[in-house]
Amino acid sequence: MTAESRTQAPEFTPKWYLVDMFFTSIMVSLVLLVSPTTKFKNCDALRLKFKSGVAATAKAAAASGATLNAKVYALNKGLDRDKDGAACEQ
Ligand SMILES: [Ca+2]
Repeated sequence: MTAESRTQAPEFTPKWYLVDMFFTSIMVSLVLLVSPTTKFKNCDALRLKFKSGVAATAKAAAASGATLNAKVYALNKGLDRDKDGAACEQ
């Protein structure tokens, strides 16, 4: 390869990098928007999907018997009345 052919090769310029970043962020936003919401209005609703409740950490899951799911717990933190890291545990 000569120096000349190298300069003619398409380059990944900073401008294209920004365009790529832009579309990547749009795609990520769309995926987050269409992914099913896992925020429940109360424990009855949450328990339809997570029978024993949801826990934020493995430790809280072991202590409460709730299903470990940090994402669902974070969205439903308000349902954890005793703030022990597990929501709607029984
Ligand atoms: Ca709790």
